[in-house]
Amino acid sequence: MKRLVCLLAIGALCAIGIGCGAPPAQDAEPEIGNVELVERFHRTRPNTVIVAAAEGDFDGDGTRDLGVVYRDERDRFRTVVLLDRASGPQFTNAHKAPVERQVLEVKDIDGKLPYELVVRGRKGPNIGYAIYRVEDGELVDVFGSNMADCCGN
Ligand SMILES: [Ca+2]
Repeated sequence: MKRLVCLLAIGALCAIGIGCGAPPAQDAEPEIGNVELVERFHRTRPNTVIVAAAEGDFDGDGTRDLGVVYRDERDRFRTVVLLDRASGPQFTNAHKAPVERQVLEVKDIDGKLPYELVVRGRKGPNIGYAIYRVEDGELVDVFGSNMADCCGN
């Protein structure tokens, strides 16, 4: 009888939303400052989930852009930069991204602007990373290490 009361109590707590209502962590998107860029991205590419993001000026125009790794509806992971342009949001081409533990960083690799985007992550035991730079609106692969083994299809 005590067990039944206990289960009922837990059920009641769940029903009013205490302790059981947390959304699944894998679908929670990271906190991102530039909401307009993210909203435009999701309108353009529905059914995608941003799994990692880093804000920085990647095209050197003084506005804060957003480097993201996203998962699409076919479970593919991609890196893209969302550019905050005067004419409106603009997206670069995408590159294959690591499938687990993705981390994005804004770095000044070469000592001059704009900043580079560093992506690292893994697939099982395989760790890879890459450095990208935005050149004329294109996301250019500057350097990569072991990306073939840590990226999906
Ligand atoms: Ca910018």
